[in-house]
Amino acid sequence: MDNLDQRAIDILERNDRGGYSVPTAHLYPYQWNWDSAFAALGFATFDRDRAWRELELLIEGQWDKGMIPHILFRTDDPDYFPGPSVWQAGNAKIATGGISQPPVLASVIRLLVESGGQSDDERARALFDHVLDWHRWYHRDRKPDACPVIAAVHPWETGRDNSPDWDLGLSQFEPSKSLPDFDRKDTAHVDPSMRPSDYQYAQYLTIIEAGRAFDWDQKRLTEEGPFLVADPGNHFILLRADRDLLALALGWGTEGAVAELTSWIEAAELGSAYLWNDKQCAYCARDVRTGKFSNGFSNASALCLYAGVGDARQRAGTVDNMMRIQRLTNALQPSWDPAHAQFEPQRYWRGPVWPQMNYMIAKGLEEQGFAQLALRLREDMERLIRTSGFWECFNPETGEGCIGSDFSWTAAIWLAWASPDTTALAA
Ligand code: 2M8
Repeated sequence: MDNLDQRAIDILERNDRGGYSVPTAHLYPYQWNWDSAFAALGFATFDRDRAWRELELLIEGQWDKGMIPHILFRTDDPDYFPGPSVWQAGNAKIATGGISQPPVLASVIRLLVESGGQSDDERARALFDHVLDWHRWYHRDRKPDACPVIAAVHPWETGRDNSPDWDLGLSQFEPSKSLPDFDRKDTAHVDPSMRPSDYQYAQYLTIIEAGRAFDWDQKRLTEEGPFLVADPGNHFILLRADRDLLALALGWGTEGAVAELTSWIEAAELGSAYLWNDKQCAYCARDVRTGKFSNGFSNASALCLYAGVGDARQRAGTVDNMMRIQRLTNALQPSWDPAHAQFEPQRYWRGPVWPQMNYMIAKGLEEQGFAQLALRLREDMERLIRTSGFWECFNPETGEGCIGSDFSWTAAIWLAWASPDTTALAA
């Protein structure tokens, strides 16, 4: 066993808080939605039961109307802001955040089923309706009347928190005048030059304030909240996740959800045209209220292949963008285009390379016949982890690790994909 395999296992075990994992100690002391799904992929390479436990505990945060929130607050930890007292949200049992996150869960479940046996099948069947309800929520409560695809009401809902993709949407409103003074904790844990600005935090809190004022009526937050941007990341991830739920349903011969899933998939395939920015020759984020496109190639733009979307020209345009960026930087796929004025190689989602994004991008590339580029992504990730360790993300120019260390999704992605020895879940 590669020594790094053992280190990755140790990290996942150390970040275990009794059936669920935290992304990293101190900086992120709760259970996060898509982090947990990726952590399960890692656990599945050495402890299947623990992998399912992670997902089962994530489902405990589900709201009555189907949303699975972005954070589950099982404790109130002084290390993190904004915590449960700011969100004032949750279900009858658990305090949670009031927004969601990229819906990768169904795709992870399908991988576990297809690489597993009878018991994986049973545990997946027990989760299926919950995940379907979550997708229903996305298609109903996050589908604005004004556009054909789902949209995000908060940058945090996309998981790509301070990507330049949200600058336009954030420029549409000022921070609320009634925000109380706040004390960020993230900048006490890590170098502030790697994190969002205070002004952005005030805007993030302004959206939370609106959610509270709407008593977390999600449809209302979508239609009337301060921020509404269609994100290629969430759109493509949901489309793939719908395809994965459909594959599970068909495999089990359970007809119930087939028509509904098929109609979502068809609508999302057609709706993808809304996100095609011909000027960039790429799928880009789009502000729903103004109709304006974001003008850069992000790592979410590259996910069209993961969703199996785009005609030959659109796929070639996407890959050409990636090849162009490959010549500008030392590691693929940075979260933002290095040729763009807003690129910052070490600031969070404005430049660094993210392991879980690269895993999905490479999967799409591989499936759509771009094996060489997929290999480049895997080898870059292997090199970054070997040289710098299991960081939350990496500076694509220097290869240095950024923000949180001993990070769950980096350990998981190593075990499930980036390690050259990985075979278990790579299919
Ligand atoms: C980051 O987001 C949280 C808010 O959700 C934060 O900065 O406090 C993002 O990178 C997000 O994608 C991730 O799920 C979370 C935990 O790793 O951290």
